[in-house]
Amino acid sequence: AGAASSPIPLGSAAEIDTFRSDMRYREALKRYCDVIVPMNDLKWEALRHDRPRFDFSGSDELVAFAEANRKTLRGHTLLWGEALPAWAKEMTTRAEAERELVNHIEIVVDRYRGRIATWDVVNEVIKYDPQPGEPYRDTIWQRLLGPEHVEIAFRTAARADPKARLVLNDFHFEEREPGAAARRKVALDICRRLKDKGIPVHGIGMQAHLYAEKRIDTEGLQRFMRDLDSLGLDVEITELDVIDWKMPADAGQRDAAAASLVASFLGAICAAKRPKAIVTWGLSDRYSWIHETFPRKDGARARPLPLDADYRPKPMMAVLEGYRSGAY
Ligand code: 9MR
Repeated sequence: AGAASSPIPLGSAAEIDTFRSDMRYREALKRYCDVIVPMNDLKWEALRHDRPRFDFSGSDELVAFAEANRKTLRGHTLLWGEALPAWAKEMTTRAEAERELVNHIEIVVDRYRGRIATWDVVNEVIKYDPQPGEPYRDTIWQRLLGPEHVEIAFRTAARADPKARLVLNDFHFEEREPGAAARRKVALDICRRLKDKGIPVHGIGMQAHLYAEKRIDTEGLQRFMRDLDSLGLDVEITELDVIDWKMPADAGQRDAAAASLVASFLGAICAAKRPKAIVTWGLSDRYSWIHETFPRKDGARARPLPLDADYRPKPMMAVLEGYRSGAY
């Protein structure tokens, strides 16, 4: 039986402490993933806790695992306003910020040149609710470097690994709210401006932390996909999971709702443009940032991911496997 569509590589973020302690976690990464993303170990906080010395212990371990198991890698992330060591938040001058940013990107991208295929060059640089003329989030990078922080990051990454795919990663592109439309426009504007200046950018990463109680903006997403196409940009889904804090307690009902939300989200996107990869922010409900960030009022555990807490596939996994095999 031939595939109906081109298969889409599936992947997950991998958290280092869990990776080290839970064999079932490692087995799940091997079985379900084509792509691995170090969840936290390429962030400044992990690499740069000691200012003069880079600590690659966690990222090296995850990169080695991915290579040994023939998985491709996404690098997350070279520039973010969060997960910074104290010293980076205390930088005071433009020259210092530029020197540190350029040096960091050169060293990190060069270390994994030809091995980390895709980089989230910048993460969450778009303002939560952008107004005309004010596209960028208030971060140490924006404060010290202004809008140029994005250009510096892309230009430096491209120089350090000319073959790497360079992505702008951000969230809240899919909602039926004016803020989401404004965010899509800003993402397109940023990429267009980079391209106009001859600075390479290859795609947009849509985090896709989907709220189960919200509807997807199918039309807005499809327009976004066409706009990306006309700029020659790819799309990838980079941090998919489902925030089910406002759903009824029944686990079966929540799992069905999560699967159907993911199916309608991916269906809307794929009808206009097939993503280069679909990456979830973890694999098993046993471990997720959503437990702490979006706790349920009834105390029940969140069920955000494609495997349950005992690593059994949920309906969401069937949807993802459908894209992975090319059936959808
Ligand atoms: O899941 C990540 C969590 O373990 C970290 O403590 C946190 C701060 O580094 O980042 C979480 O991942 C975030 C990602 O890097 C960017 N998009 C939002 C994710 C969830 O907060």
